[in-house]
Amino acid sequence: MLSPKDYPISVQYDFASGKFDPVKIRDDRNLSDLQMMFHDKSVVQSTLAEADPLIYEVWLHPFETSKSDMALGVTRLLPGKIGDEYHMTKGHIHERDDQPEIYFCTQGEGYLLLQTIDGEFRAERWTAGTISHIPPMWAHRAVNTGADMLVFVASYHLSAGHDYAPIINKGFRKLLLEREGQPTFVESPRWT
Ligand code: M6P
Ligand code: ZN
Repeated sequence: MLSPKDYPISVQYDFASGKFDPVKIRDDRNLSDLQMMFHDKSVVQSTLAEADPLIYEVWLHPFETSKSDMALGVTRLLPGKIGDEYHMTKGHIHERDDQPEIYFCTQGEGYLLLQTIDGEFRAERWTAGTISHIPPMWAHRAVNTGADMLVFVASYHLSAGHDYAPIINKGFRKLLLEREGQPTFVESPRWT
């Protein structure tokens, strides 16, 4: 736990690389961590038989002055697709029902997907500079539909908690697939 003698606590963010320093935790997410999320299971299995590609990195700096303090995260989502589905984050909903989050897209392009537990769905187009507020009780996922890295900064309370079960069980209502070279929203068969 940090104390006032450590204040103020600052990290330095580099807009060009999408990295900040110092980082406390680095969490790599490879395809094997997202096998349940991508819709084309045969492509997932044939890819994993050869290699386990990196899909994104999460860099975290928890500001631990108390249990209700905030964390800063940076997600670096590589461009690419698994079959026809664009690279995306796992996505989660907060365990606490009063916890929002801020996402700030600093590089690249794509979408923020939002969804309630009942399946009400929204998608927000992201370009560098878009800052989105994620309301409490909306699951959230980022999708990289561009040719370059999609990078976003996140800020949330450490006490929010991460629940992945709704995403693993049913996923988001719409998939972002490439159709005739364009990112296209397609109804997920798991919801229809
Ligand atoms: C962002 C924030 C964090 C989350 C991290 C990984 O930094 O939303 O709360 O831990 O991304 O989230 P996910 O596993 O859904 O990619
Ligand atoms: Zn979150």
